Amino acid sequence: MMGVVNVTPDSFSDGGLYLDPEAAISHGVDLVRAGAAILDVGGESTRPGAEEVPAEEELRRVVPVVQGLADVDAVISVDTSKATVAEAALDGGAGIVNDVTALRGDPEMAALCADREATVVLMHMVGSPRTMQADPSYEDVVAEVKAFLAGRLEAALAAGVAEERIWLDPGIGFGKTAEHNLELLRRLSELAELGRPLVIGTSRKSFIGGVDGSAASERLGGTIASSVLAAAEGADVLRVHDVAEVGQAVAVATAILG
Ligand code: HH2
Repeated sequence: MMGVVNVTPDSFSDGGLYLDPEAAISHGVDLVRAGAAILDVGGESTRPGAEEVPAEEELRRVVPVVQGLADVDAVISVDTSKATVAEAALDGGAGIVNDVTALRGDPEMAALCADREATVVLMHMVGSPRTMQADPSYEDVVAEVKAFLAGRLEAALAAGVAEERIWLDPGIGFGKTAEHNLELLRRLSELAELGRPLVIGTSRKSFIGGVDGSAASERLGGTIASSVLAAAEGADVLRVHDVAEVGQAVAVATAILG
């Protein structure tokens, strides 16, 4: 379980709740108590249409929270596409760089991750958060996302990131229609063929609202259903806001399925 700690005013489901560093740190501690093995700390919303945050502001939001969580019993991940932010977070004790641009956003990022021996999450996204939902279209979304991730895996290896430190993520909600997201989740086992751990983030996302019309605050049931099925199809890391609830659902599903 990767628990989400959004230190932002504008995240789509929890924007503003943890902008104060003390509130974010205490939320992170709660998520670890609830069962998170990883905390993903982010200072920039990537919701559709989000504006970029300048590096100084992202540093101001993220670094005190990473430092404040350095002693918790979880690995800290930093959700950023900026090398300066990733570097400061690694200095503060983070071990994972979760880059939604898959090392394409900042030319310094790949070398930094290689040098610092960070684990890297490479995620699929079309365009940028500002543009990604304009008109997503694919011939075969699973084949195209798989080819993209295979290419980014090669690029990370070429930059010197060790294979065992590379995780992959199809980027649920990043440049996809609701049907594309459902198709990816239905055929996750094809992405598992890439041979690297899969990170899946369905938490509270709009494809759930696409099924039943629910608002972001009403998507716990859909988050649980999609997370349990993703785990059954080969997801290794579930990036969620509701760690206790999803963790219990996965534990029970695992106990039944064996
Ligand atoms: N989703 C979000 C942000 N970062 N990283 C990975 N690897 N995979 C994801 O699916 C993913 C991610 C969006 O969720 P959230 O952080 O709740 O919202 P916001 O971007 O508005 O802060």
